[in-house]
Amino acid sequence: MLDDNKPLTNEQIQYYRENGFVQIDDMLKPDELEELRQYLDETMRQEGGRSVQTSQKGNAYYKVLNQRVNTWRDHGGIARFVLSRRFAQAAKDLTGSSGIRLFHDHALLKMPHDSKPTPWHQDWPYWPMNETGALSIWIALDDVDENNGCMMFVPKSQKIKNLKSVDLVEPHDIFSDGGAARVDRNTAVVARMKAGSCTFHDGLTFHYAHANRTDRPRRALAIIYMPDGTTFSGARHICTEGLGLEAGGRLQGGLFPRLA
Ligand SMILES: O=C(O)CCC(=O)C(=O)O
Repeated sequence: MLDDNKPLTNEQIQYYRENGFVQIDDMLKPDELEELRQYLDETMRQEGGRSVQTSQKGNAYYKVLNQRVNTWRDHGGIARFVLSRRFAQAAKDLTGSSGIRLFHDHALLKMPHDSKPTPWHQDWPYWPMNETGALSIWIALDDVDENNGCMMFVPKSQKIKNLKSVDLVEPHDIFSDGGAARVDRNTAVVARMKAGSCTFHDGLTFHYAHANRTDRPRRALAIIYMPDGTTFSGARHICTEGLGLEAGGRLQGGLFPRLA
């Protein structure tokens, strides 16, 4: 279980490389989906531990995302998914990297009632990495569409570098950033999915998620992978704080294990 690969087609790999994202249906089997839902619900109910809850009920960030980072460090069941070969091998095949390491996971719940969209942004500017190439898998644990927080991606926007990071609570419009003049939001692709399906997106791809207008949480698990050899930029990040890493050194070791 989870050690078997999900073979990707050449078309899917080419699509990812050209457009900076791809949707892969049925990444999880029905019994795996049930298991992961249970583990995610357990971990979100748990207090303390080694994961980091980055938003608190009632605050502005929580209306965008109820987020917990590094759930794998608290829950052995989630760790089996986060460290699994199936997802990491797919990330390796899509990027064509010689190896793939874990950067971190995060549970991403979009809560009902007064929910806000996740504004258009790129992920890479938040990450303390010198090189590009890191990517996320975003696994839907509920069916998603525009009513409950499905994502959208702008094809080919992964070619745009050196933009400012977007504050998810008080966002600026990334499309009005001078460097993004060539990116057309009207070409965005909506990623409606069944639970158990996933998308992969490059850290530079512009993406957005709708607000959740239903009365149930929208649950997703995202895992960030980086090509083996990615080095630490020295920028502040909760996953590298206190580790004594030297800028320029490789992000590796037990907290950033090689998975494929
Ligand atoms: O789940 C969301 O609403 C946004 C997710 C996201 O931005 C990401 O996984 O990079």
